[in-house]
Amino acid sequence: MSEPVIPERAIPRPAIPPAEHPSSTPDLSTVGYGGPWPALLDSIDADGDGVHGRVVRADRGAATVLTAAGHVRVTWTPATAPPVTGDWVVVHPDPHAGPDHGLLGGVATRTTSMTRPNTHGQRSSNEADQVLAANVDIVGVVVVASEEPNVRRLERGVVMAYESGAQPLVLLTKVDLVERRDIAIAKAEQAAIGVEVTPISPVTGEGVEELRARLAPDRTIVLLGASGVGKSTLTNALVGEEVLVTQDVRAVDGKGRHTTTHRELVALPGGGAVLDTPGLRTLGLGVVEDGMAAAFPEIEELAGSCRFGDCRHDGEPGCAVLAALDDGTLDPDRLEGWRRIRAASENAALRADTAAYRQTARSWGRIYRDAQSLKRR
Ligand SMILES: Nc1nc2c(ncn2[C@@H]2O[C@H](COP(=O)(O)OP(=O)(O)OP(=O)(O)O)[C@@H](O)[C@H]2O)c(=O)[nH]1
Ligand SMILES: [Mg+2]
Ligand SMILES: [Zn+2]
Repeated sequence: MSEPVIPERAIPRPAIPPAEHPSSTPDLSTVGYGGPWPALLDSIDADGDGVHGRVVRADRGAATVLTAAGHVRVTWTPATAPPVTGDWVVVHPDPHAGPDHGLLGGVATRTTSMTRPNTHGQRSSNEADQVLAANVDIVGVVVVASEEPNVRRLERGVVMAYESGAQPLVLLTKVDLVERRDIAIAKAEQAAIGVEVTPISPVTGEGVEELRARLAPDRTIVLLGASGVGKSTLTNALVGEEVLVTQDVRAVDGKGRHTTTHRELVALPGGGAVLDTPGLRTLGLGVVEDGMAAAFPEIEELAGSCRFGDCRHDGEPGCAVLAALDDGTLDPDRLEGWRRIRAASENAALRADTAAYRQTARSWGRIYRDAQSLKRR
């Protein structure tokens, strides 16, 4: 099922470039500094001359880090694992560059990490999952309010959110455009059992103040959703200023134009932060563990009563899930969604296994060749 084509209403937007947000005296506590971070960062700062900061933007080979002294452009050596948006880091002065440049001194262990499987071709598919965002408190699963929502996409978003370790929140955007908002909300709640569903619209302002209050004084939300659902528009509304470029109204044809091209953490004036992301065409799932049980709590509960502990609910005797399906207490579409995610996860596990096997085979090949060349000497 594709997202319905919805006409856009004009939102005034001044022409400003994507922001390297200038902030005179940044207060790191509003973007989550505090709690365990100061001590943790001190512990990874070997020389003790580093400053602490949070990555607001990560590019290939360099990142923009918000420190108490402002934004610093940070680089690292090729051997270092690159930081991602949302990471807490130690920054050392760069002796060869100005004060607004630094060297990465260390990345703190992440409390939560939002990942997607690395799908850059088969050969490298044994690489670890790609981390999209680190240390976020809430994953905003952003979908356009619709009487016929893309249930499968919503389910995947919720699983991804739980899997990251953060708390999911379904944001139903453009609620000003939907005719039967009651149906839209009910359908979304059905697809995201146990998750709070919030209708929102930067056009009318509905839900914006509530979300802002929820993020203050120091929580971080990442916005996850297809292109054109209104993630950047919502970020701007939360900031109260047009800091991010949003999709041109005329350009919208329902296909999505991928206006945002990089992930960016934006600090909110009243405290809290939003991590805006480019629209993901598909929500690719890797190997899913706890996320599935959390996203399908009713199936998880039923599974506890199946005769076999490893019941796959595919026809085994004494299956409580299939019994609930028969007596109508379990929605068949929920089981369908659950099965699809299980299949995706099992596929991912298989791919990882195959890649690991190939990697091992390659290593053995190398060892064999090395041994041969030693013999020839
Ligand atoms: N009517 C209405 N239009 C909205 C709302 N939110 C966003 N829009 C419009 O939807 C279009 C897409 O918004 P963006 O914020 O650029 O979407 P996005 O999710 O950031 O898209 P990508 O950056 O491509 O991932 C813009 O033309 C917005 O003006 C809303 O609540 N109501
Ligand atoms: Mg955007
Ligand atoms: Zn069962």
